[in-house]
Amino acid sequence: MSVPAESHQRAADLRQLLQQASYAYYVLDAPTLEDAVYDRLYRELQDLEAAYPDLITPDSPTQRVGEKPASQFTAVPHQIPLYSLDNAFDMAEFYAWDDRWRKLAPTADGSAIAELKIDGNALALTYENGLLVRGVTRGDGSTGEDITPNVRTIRAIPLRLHSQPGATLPPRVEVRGEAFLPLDVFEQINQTREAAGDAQFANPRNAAAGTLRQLDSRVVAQRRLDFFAYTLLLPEGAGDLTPPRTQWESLELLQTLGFKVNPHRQRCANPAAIAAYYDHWATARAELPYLTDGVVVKLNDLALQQHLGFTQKAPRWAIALKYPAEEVPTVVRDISVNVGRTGAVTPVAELEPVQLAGTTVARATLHNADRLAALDIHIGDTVIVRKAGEIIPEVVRSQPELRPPEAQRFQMPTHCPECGEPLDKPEDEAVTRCLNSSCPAILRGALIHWASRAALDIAGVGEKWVQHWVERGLVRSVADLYRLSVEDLLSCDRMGATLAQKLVTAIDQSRSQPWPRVLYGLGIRHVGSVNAQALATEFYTVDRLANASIEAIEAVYGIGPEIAQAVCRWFQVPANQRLIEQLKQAGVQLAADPPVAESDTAPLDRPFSGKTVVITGTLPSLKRDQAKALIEQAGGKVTSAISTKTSYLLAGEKAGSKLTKAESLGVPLLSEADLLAQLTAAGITPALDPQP
Ligand code: 3BD
Repeated sequence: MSVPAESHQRAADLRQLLQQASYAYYVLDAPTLEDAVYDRLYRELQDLEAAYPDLITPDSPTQRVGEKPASQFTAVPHQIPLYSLDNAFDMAEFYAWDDRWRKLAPTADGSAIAELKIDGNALALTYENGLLVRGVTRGDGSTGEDITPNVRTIRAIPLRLHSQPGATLPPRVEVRGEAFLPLDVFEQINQTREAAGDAQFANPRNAAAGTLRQLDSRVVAQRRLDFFAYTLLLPEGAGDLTPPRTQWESLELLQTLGFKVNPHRQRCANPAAIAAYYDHWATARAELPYLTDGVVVKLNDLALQQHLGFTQKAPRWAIALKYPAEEVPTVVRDISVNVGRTGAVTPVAELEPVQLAGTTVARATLHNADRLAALDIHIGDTVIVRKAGEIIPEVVRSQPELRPPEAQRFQMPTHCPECGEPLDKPEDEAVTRCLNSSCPAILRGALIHWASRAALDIAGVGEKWVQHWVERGLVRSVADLYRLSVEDLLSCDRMGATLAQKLVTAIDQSRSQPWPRVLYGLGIRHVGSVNAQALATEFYTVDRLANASIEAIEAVYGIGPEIAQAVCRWFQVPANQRLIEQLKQAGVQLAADPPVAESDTAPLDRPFSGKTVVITGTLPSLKRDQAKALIEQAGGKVTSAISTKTSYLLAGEKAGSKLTKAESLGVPLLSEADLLAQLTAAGITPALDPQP
């Protein structure tokens, strides 16, 4: 359908108006349009685009939110790695860094830029010819996950770089920065989750990370992530832009290109100025609407940066000057014990609630009996709490001078508070454990882990319902989840038909989660998502893994003896073997496709793509179904009847009438050796292990 010229023009005008208004609102924090006016113009553009889909451009304001959720994200290598930052935990460590670089560049001027260190998640954004084409998480710095649809929802990130009319933008621009959740948005998300019975996020950084990894970008769009840019890379030249010579000019250029850059950056001529900046923000940061965990100091001169270069992990020209983890006093109201999914029994301090690093803290771990004894904490004591790794609140020390006379010592229980079985504490270990595998606490932990985001990712299956189902005996193992019916769920208090249906559907859909997630979900000790991925790739069915020797498991890259032993042991436990059988019956994915060489993942590159092969006779080493599997793995199709459409006849000993027919039709012959040679050339190695 041809688009009327006036609609074309109107759409262009609307895009520009909306884009400018959005920039004014989200980046400049200076709204120019009333919400209602914005909404009306937005809907007008939507209607125009619906009538004439040709009008849709990739940078249209309507294209920030996708429609279909992704099934998973793909890992992509960073063309330019994202480095780490070395940390300095006090000014002495900062001066040591200052001395180090000055020895390498004694005559350099050494002015630096101080930036607030935003406590968020680093992202790498790629723009090609001005258009945002990719947004990738930092990952391990070399490889991240492509989360482009989610990145597009962040209003502070331009879909198209701003430029002077007529000026050519660089062919490729990479921008790095920090995505974060403002504190008020974070609070709101946690309130919603609490109301829904979902586990709350421990802090804004985790919430931002969880949001960025949401498969449904419509959910991400509602979460209002924000973004500050701090690095500009021009790997293919600067186009018509003047290339920046300093970090300061880089930041200004980022701003010109349409990014939000933190306004609190400052030029510092010497270490004293940096110390003053650091001290100022130590207190002033409490008033900011987002969390910062330190100051990043970067030498300003880009030539000096280049001269100093990088160590293995981090630039020599930058340092993160961290603020100490926040510590606050509070009172221990009680001490309880928590039984985790591994059976570990942890003493937990029940606290007078306090605000700490962005969240309200009412419980803090006391780790184990030894630690509890060493800290000498009584119920009623005043204690100091902080966040370990800024996530899990822990008690740092008590203040015995404030101990009230009625304070009480706490004894670790001898029996499991959940199932009553005797607890086990080996002399040489700090951890007390419940060894009863059907202990309800262990079961609850296993279920919550199974449903967690990195595992089977079953929305809605959280603490509240799991507790209920286990208590009621509705669920006695992870596999039981797959037997829950809507009626079963409706027998629970405060469960409505809509929610029950939603939960059953979510559980049902988790059957298609891939094998590595399932393996992680089993909760085998030491098998986190990275190890699970490595193991699942090597052992692409659960039976292969269950029957593997310790040596074979240890041979997997990244897997050490301790992990291998834990895996072997797990599969030897009869209850676990039963669980695997039940999960198989439930239709959970306990296998992946057999491995395909990386060079062959693109279908068109595979040597047998589009080819049809007929097999006849006895092959020297391959069984017929092995040959078939290999050809299919190489992209080909195996059929039984020979015709002019057949690409090859794979012929072995005693090939009969098919051979004659192939010759008469002019179908080329292929020997097993030819087949194997082609496969090897394509990187497909036949696994010729003897199969019973
Ligand atoms: C910020 C590295 C360099 C370009 C390497 C100097 C470590 C997270 O506000 N500059 C900032 C911030 C982070 C940065 C750099 N400037 N690196 C910076 C940063 N203003 N947060 N980071 N990162 C980003 C990291 N992230 C996760 C795990 C390990 N390291």
